Amino acid sequence: MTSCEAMASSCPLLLLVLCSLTVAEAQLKVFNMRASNLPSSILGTTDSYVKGFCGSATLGKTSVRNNNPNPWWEEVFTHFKAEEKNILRLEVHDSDFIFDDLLGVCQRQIKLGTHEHDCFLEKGGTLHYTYTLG
Ligand SMILES: [Ca+2]
Repeated sequence: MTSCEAMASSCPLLLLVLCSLTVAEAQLKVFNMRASNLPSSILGTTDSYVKGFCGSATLGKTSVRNNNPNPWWEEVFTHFKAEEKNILRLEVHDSDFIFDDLLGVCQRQIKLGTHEHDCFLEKGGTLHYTYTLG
């Protein structure tokens, strides 16, 4: 065997090793988003929506649910390049005429599988959501 043949035959093995070292990208889906007992202000009941982020990526924004302390959102946030241990960040905002008010932030490191969470919001109320990574 020449040295050239020896190198060629070891190449597939090298590629295999390199491939197993890279982090696997997975699909993230956030769904079943709903909130309960959102606070009301002097301006009235909350008009809330959710903004989602995963790592440095923006996942999107739901529609605004007007005058509802117990809203739910049918939107699904999808991210095709998520990785295990990325930080999933969900922000609940109250839509107002001038400034939107941040009601609370939910952050967690994502894991493979389907997980359901309740997250207490800083200004009152709870955000419920489910995510699937895989
Ligand atoms: Ca409002």
